[in-house]
Amino acid sequence: MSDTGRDLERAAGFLQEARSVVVSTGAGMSKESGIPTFRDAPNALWEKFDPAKLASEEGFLADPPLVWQWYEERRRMISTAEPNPGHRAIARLEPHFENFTLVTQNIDDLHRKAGSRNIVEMHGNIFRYKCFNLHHPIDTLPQDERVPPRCRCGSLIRPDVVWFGELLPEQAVERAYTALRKCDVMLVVGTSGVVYPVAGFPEVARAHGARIVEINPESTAITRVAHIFLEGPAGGVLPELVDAFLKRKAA
Ligand code: BV8
Repeated sequence: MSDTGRDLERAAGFLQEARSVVVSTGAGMSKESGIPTFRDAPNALWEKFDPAKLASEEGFLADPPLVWQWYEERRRMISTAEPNPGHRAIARLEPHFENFTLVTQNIDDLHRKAGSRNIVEMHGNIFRYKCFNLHHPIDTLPQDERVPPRCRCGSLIRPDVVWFGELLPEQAVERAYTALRKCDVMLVVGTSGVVYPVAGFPEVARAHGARIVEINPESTAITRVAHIFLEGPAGGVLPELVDAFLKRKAA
């Protein structure tokens, strides 16, 4: 058996012994659904814009129409994307554990579309909006030809995503740390491990005794923390890993 095959079997063994599992995903998870990652070589989405600048309060206040249009463009592109076999493999895994928590940095809603249930959106959701000044929830965008549209309180409306320099939703952070502290296995999929505090999650889980499995076509800042590094795309490796785990369970 190849090294990769052996590592895959070892990772399936970790899952077989586990009662609590955390899966953490980044932009690479949605790459095979046609959504460019933040790091990909310049592409239509990012070459014009510096996400760290636009995805911030300062960036929005400096040019609200530009940032609003940038999100509208991304929202339109994401709304045509479908979950890939990697998303579906994670959804297949979930019912087999007493505790299963999916922690995602992605704002594309594809895990929910794939059928995952216990999802913690660390950076919000591009299909949700909120009022900039008072965080009034905005269920449907008002008929308003102004760009960005305004909340009934007169404030600008913004996407309900977490920008650089903003705190993550308290409830999401609490749910994530509770799961990290008690998980036996953590799968870390499709993230470069650069953006904090989520980038620090694998170390938290490992410090509490979890075994860490990373899935990525290339090594990252997370790889040094992983017990097993499964090299390859999420859409290829995750279905194989879940099949190997289910085969063990059935044996
Ligand atoms: C905060 C939503 C308190 C918006 C995003 C500690 C140290 C240093 C800096 C900080 C720190 N604490 C806080 C900071 C500041 C900052 C930060 O971490 N900056 C980085 C750049 C150093 N963090 C914050 O501001 C956070 N807030 O902590 O508040 C605070 C504030 C200020 C100062 C101190 C404390 C808020 C961060 C949230 C930002 N919002 N998204 C939007 O999307 O528009 S971040 C956004 O970029 C994503 O959500 C994601 O988090 C990140 C991109 O990372 P990845 O998902 O990993 O994607 P990436 O493209 O990088 O990598 C893709 C990977 O996929 C690669 O590894 C590739 O190999 C792999 N891949 C490719 N193909 C595939 C694949 N994998 C699998 N299958 C494939 N087919």
